[in-house]
Amino acid sequence: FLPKSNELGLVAVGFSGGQCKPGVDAAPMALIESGLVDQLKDDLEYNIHYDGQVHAYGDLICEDDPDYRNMKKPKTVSAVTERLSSQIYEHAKEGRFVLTLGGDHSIAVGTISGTAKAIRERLGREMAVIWVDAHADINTPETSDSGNIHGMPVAFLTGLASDKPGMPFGWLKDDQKISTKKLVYIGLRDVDRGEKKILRENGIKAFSMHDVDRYGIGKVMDMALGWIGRDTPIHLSFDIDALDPMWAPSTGTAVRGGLTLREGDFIAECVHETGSLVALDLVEVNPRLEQHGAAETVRAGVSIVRCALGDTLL
Ligand code: HAR
Ligand code: MN
Ligand code: MN
Ligand code: MN
Repeated sequence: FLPKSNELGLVAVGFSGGQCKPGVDAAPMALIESGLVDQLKDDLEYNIHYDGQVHAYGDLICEDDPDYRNMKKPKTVSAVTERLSSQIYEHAKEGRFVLTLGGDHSIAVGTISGTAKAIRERLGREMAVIWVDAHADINTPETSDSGNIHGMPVAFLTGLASDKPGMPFGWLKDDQKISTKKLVYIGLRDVDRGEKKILRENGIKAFSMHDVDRYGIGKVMDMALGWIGRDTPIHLSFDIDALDPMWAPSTGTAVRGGLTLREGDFIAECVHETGSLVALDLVEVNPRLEQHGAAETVRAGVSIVRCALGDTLL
């Protein structure tokens, strides 16, 4: 149902305001410098639409940005994600695959809202989201202990959290949101108590590391894709901390007991094979957080992106 296309829109988002550790803004440049874009062009034959810049959104960074509803930097994160949403939408409405290099995971408010709206308009379809992460990122401002917005994007995208127009994230309209029924998690292992309640009460499909251990990643992917159903457009939001710190140490909130690099690549390969993938986010790579350089984590990120975009072992 999706015409095969090699047109790819790339958005580099050097934004770290959804959490407190600087450095995650340096990830897009690190990924690009390690050859990611050249590989997508030369090996995988994508025609890349890229404005050639890592967006820092300096004009949107608010000096006077006090906590609101327990959120840190609410005005800044809201304004940046609103701008990003229209950047993503402009690519997706042309039928391009949209690749976003983050940045912390708060930027998913922008990426997913942008593709969800474009897919509704172009295909008349509701999009599914596969969220690969150690964390559920579904805190509402009220359930969050940290106040960091990168722990909240899914709550705003599903409408479980919202605000009035003019207030932070009040810009999100219904046609930019996704259904909790079309959301699937893989890799969870550090979920807050309030988040567990939200997942349970809304019947949200989630495969934790326990499920990966019990069934193996092959069966987990069959179940995850089965839940979404065939011919449903998919946005894959991949937080590098889903991988075990052995493979991806350079990330802000590393949690032991995660996916192997091969399991991460396998997830990306399976989602590519559906032919229904319309967008990919790669987030939370923080090149500053590893004394011996972040080469391993950057390499893992490049590998995930390549697999999601159709690279095969044979
Ligand atoms: N659940 C915690 C919070 O709300 C930690 C969230 C960490 N999030 C990310 N993205 N690194 O997944 O603050
Ligand atoms: Mn995340
Ligand atoms: Mn995470
Ligand atoms: Mn925790």
